Amino acid sequence: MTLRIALASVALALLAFAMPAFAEGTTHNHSNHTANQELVPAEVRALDLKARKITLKHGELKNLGMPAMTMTFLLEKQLILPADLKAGDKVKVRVEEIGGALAVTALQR
Ligand SMILES: [Cu+2]
Repeated sequence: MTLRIALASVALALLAFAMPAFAEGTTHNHSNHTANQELVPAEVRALDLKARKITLKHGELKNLGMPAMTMTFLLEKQLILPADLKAGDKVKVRVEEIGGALAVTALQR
């Protein structure tokens, strides 16, 4: 009898854990679905428009398996930047590997 109540409690506790986990899993699946458009927070550290290069302090780039860090990227050929973009600006970016190089393919401020 006591064991049965204990088992029931464990089952309820597991259910309580499982429910939020399931909800979270659903959200995560949704973000996976839209991963191609996902923008990552970043801060502009340097901008070289002649060389089409940008140095960013970027958040985790999940699509590249890269943790947060500061590094320089190419600016993708088609990418149009805000005219007055400058060092210190907070932006959101999408970085992709194009022809073996890492390039910013989307940037919003
Ligand atoms: Cu990086």
